[in-house]
Amino acid sequence: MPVAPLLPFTVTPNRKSAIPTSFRLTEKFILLLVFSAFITLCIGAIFFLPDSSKLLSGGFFRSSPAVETNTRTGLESSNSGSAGNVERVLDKIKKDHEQALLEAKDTLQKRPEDIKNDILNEKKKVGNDGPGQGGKDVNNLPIVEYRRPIGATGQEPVDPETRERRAKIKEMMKHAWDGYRRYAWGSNELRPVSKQGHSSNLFGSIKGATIVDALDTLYVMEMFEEFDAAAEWVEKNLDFNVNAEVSVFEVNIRFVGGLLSAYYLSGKEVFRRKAVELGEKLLPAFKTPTGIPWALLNLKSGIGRNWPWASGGSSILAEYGTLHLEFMHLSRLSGKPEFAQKVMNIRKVLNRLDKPQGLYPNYLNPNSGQWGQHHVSVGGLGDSFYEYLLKAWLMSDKSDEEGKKMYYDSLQAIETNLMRKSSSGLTYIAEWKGGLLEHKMGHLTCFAGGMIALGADGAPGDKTGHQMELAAEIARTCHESYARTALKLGPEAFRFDGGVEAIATRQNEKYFILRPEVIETYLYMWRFTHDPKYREWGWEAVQALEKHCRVEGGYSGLRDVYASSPNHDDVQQSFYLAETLKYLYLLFSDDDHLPFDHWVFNTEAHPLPVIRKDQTDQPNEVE
Ligand code: DMJ
Repeated sequence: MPVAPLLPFTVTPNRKSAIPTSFRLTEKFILLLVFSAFITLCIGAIFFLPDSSKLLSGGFFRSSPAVETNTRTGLESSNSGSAGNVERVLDKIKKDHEQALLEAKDTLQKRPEDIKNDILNEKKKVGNDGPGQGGKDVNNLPIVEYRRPIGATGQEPVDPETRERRAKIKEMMKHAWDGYRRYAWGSNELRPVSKQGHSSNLFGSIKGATIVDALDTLYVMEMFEEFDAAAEWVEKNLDFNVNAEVSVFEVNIRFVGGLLSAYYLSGKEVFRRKAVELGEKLLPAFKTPTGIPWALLNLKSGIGRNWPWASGGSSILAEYGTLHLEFMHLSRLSGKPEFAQKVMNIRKVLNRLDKPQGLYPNYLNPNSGQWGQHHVSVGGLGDSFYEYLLKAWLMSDKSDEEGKKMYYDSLQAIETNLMRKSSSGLTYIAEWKGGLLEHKMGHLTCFAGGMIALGADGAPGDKTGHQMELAAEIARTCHESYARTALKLGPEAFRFDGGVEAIATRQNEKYFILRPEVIETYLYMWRFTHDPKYREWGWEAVQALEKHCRVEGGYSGLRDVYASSPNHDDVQQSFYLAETLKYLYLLFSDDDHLPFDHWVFNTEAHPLPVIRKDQTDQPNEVE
């Protein structure tokens, strides 16, 4: 007890040799008072000391809000748990304690090497569960019985020439993949000329776009060694816990779409888990007054915004309108209706709005729910919105009547207002700007031939034949856009004005970045007509790709398709492996390889199975 230090303060300062026995009566009295106060304090403290059981039950560590709640309601905070609760808690502590003792005993009986191994295994487990496992509930996915789907792989074509051509395309895939693997493994894309990685800011700091985009192509081409290496990379390295802004659309079509397809083709759970995890990370993009998602999203903060260049802060039709297929499958594989609800709400917003001439403007403000500038395009900014309306209907086993109606109504409006014929008879789809036509067609717009062919069979009012003709005409026009260049590959955009037809007139429209749309249309036309010209046109493209785009490190885009020799842009786009090479391979495969009545392709050519109405084939059909 710290009594001694009190003494000097009770002693007269000038008394040099004072001894305790010489205390005066008043001093003695003060000392007595101090002592008795001290003893009272000690005895009191015994009563005020916390009860040890409360300490153990966490009563002293309860968070302040709980204490506040009690204070506000006037209840005694220390009595917040009933006597039964306290007993249960104590019981649990006792059991945990006994268990810990048992484990410790167990460990002590082990050899030091075994203990070391246990620690290493534990570490490994934590490591494996580490990166990319950030989504909240991804480990609580419902059990889905996987069955191998119809047509995931195909047979060798009987015809020798077709077989040879198909083998050639597989070799091209190998070259593209090997270059990426050697020089850019883990980066988003490859720079095949300078032989290094290339990162696009569309994916923030998510890595491995080419790996995820290529997974299903590797599987479809039966390149299983490469597929396994890619799957291992996904398992160990694909990480969505990034503090970076991504394009919701690009991440959805390439990563979510790629993972979903890889799951449906291979049955590997890691792909389902990763797809759902990423899907959950994209959900905050829908936090807008209308539910129309932002174009850009920071995956960590969940804060979204739109492209600064988009009219009046608008979201883009081809971006928010190209989530439907993937999100329907995410709901199916996760058991969470939220994904489907988000995309169905987009439809609701669109259906409430007036459409100029029945057309959908490319810009829509997510705050006001009003259109931005009245620009309409079946190419960039609009394209895959229309594609997803049709494919939503097909993927639903033709039960999504709303998607069907929206598709055929919008196609009618496009035909009336945007489709035109050039003086030499080439059909093209122009762009619409506030009622005025710009007689330009983008390479991106060339996908429409395939889309119209795919939808022709279900066209209302006996229009099947007419729509097949339109599709064939668009395929021909897009083929012309290739044929009229020096390098036999198509420009980014071509015009039908100023005395030209199907030719790019502006320098910034003359590039070719390995895009798939023209070949995509050849594939659909081939499947529906079996007209050999579509395979021939596809083969022309293969030869041109080999001649002008193939370099030692992979395949490169071109800066000017009208130049007499290639000027490489040094980028091997991930969609070259996901789409261009896959569509080419399927063009030279039999029709029962990924048959169209069982699969729909997302806009990045990732095949997703049709969701059957009667549920008999859930989740996949047996081959
Ligand atoms: C792909 O990422 C998709 O096809 C998308 O819909 C639009 N364009 C590129 C390829 O050109």
